[in-house]
Amino acid sequence: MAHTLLDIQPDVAAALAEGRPVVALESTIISHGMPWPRNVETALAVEAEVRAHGATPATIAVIDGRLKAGLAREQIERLGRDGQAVAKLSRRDLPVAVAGGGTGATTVAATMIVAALAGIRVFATGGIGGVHRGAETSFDISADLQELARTPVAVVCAGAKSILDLRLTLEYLETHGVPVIGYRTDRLPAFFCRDSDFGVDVRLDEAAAIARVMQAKWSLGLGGGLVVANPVPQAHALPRETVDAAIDQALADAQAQGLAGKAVTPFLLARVNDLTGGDSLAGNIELVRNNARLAAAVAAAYAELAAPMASPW
Ligand code: PSU
Ligand code: MN
Repeated sequence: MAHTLLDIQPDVAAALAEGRPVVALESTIISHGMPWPRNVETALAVEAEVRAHGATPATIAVIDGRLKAGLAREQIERLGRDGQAVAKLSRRDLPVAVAGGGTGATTVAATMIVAALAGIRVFATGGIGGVHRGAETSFDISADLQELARTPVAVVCAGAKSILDLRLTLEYLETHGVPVIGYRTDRLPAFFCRDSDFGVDVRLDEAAAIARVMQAKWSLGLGGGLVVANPVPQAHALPRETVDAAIDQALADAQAQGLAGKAVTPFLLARVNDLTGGDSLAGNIELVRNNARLAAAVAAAYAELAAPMASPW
């Protein structure tokens, strides 16, 4: 039974009712993670990628105060075209947006919340938020990490950008019992780069093995989410020096402007995009598509496990 504040698109609702695979997709990546018009093209291409791999996409946002699991094309276009002017909604912003009839793009945290309300267990994105560099004085830790600790959704991503302190991000996830699974890798990927110098908890090479870990976690009553870290395809990885230089510059610029709170991440994302130009955008698009493919496979494997036993008669 769907929540009264939530609209589930008919094709998504049908897939869920029939136990077919569904993949949630976020919208902050559209409004705040990529420039227009490539953001809209990418959002639509990612939905197509999920469909081509046998699952139903459900892009998530808040439109006129309604939680949406599945967006119309015009809604995706609006979120992309209005870009940074669109409200960025994380956990704390959802009640205000809903009560006020507002519209906004959902972060990883808010997308997990809406996905869980809709009964969707797998979510594909680019990179998760995490513990920011300098968090020991700024206290800037993304609400995405708290959400991973509490909300039962597997988040397929390319790790996290090294605008963050990846070591502290991993420590936080460990403390909060969030498994970090490397898909066909022993290393935590760092978004544009396939390696971050940090290891993952476990390497799994097949979608079915990931689905079994999800099932085991939730059957044990452990709740909470999982990170499935899928490295950017080799052909689209960027040289680490290029990325590091852009990130250092972006961080210095953010500090010079005295940014704080929810403005920090969108600023850093936009600045890194500007400084690295077309190469990084191409890599960004490819890694999201790659995550959509893996998420579709994980959702299919999980749907098979979660399905009632076939009758022998
Ligand atoms: N990192 C990226 N791309 C993104 C984001 C993070 O490489 O688009 C977005 C996601 O929506 C993520 C949010 O949930 O930024 C985190 O924001 P904050 O750090 O303010 O929690
Ligand atoms: Mn923050």
